[in-house]
Amino acid sequence: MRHILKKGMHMKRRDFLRTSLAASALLAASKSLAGTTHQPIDNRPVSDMAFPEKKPMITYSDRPPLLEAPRSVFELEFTPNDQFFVRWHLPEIPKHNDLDSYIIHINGLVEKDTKLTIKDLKTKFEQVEVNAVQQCGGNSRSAFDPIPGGIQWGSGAMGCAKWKGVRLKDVLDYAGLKKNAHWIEFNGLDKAAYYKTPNFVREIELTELDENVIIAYEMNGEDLPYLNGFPVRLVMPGYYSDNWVKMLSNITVSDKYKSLFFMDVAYRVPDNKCECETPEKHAKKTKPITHMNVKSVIGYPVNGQKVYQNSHLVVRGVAFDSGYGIRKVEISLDGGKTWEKANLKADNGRYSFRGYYYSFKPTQKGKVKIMARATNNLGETQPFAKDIKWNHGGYKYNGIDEVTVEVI
Ligand SMILES: Nc1nc2c(c(=O)[nH]1)N[C@H]1C(S)=C(S)[C@@H](COP(=O)(O)O)O[C@H]1N2
Ligand SMILES: [Mo]
Repeated sequence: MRHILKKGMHMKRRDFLRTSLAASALLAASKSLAGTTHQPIDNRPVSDMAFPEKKPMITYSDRPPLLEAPRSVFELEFTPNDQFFVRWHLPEIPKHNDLDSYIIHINGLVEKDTKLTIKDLKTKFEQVEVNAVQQCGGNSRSAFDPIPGGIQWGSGAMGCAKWKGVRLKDVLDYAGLKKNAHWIEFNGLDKAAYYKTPNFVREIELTELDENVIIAYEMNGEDLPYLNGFPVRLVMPGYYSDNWVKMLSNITVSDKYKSLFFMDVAYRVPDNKCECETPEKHAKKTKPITHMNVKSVIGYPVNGQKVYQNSHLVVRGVAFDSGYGIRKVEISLDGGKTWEKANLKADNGRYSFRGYYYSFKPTQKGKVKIMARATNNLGETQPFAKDIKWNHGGYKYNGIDEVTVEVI
């Protein structure tokens, strides 16, 4: 049974199972193998209406735009710009950005207060490219049980692109960091509608900054789509995308951490080993979500797809982590009892999606569940959905993915 968490609701399904007798716990284990595990909600239709630069997407809101990619885009290792997911927190997004007059302002603890145009970026600095996965920390949130508040994403709040731009490091060096520089704050042009709503501003520590962090003006060989932050955004490979500030307009260097809603409250998980808590008792200490855990998503086939008996079925999908790289992806056709290795496609870089495929012939008619599990080079792997640890923000879900097809 699925339910949205309400205040005062005391027992969630897993707690109930945990406290029941050993016999029913055993039953629960076999049940979850047979297919009652929680999975991200996957059967929502794409909208009939599309934003001009996007194909029809799973649409949660049009103001601010909240658009999810359908599962089928994860057949590909690079996500097309017109199907790349969209997430904004605030509804007042400029209706027009002029490429010639657009300015990024760098100030605070720098030698010279600096204003850069897009042309400055493209001519004064070395141009670099990085293939990187961009994933919202709340991706697959709808798989948690009970469902936490927030956008009920399926697995499509992620994508992978070839990003081109300049190193943030080079831009900061150009402005000249002062000795006590420690925190860098990023702001974009979007604004809240209500004056008391906090602005979407993010901060990172100078120590988190390496040469892969870029200010990007190109995505998959084109200008950034407007909805993905035209003309420039921050790209922080390996990190969840809450730091990837879009329509980047201000970079402010400081010696102190500034208390901000989108740093102190949102995009955080419990600061304990399991990064977990219960609906009844939230963790007191929390930490930012930062690096992505290992995950994979099946792009083909999709749930409910009909396939012919004895036909040649090629399962395809993508796997990724925070940059250690994918060691293997395995497929199970018996509910997770036995696993077989899928073939990995070309390595497009440590921060990129790693494509995989696995062929088999479904010999019996009826429903077949296909499960996929990725393991990274550290040996970290995806847990069964039933073993996923809960947090009230619904962040960092990485349960083993599954689709069920019908063999006819
Ligand atoms: N200016 C601005 N940048 C932002 C956000 C935002 O609300 N405003 N949201 C962040 C979050 S939480 C996510 S998941 C990504 C989404 O990027 P996308 O819309 O290109 O997919 O942008 C990040 N950058
Ligand atoms: Mo996000």
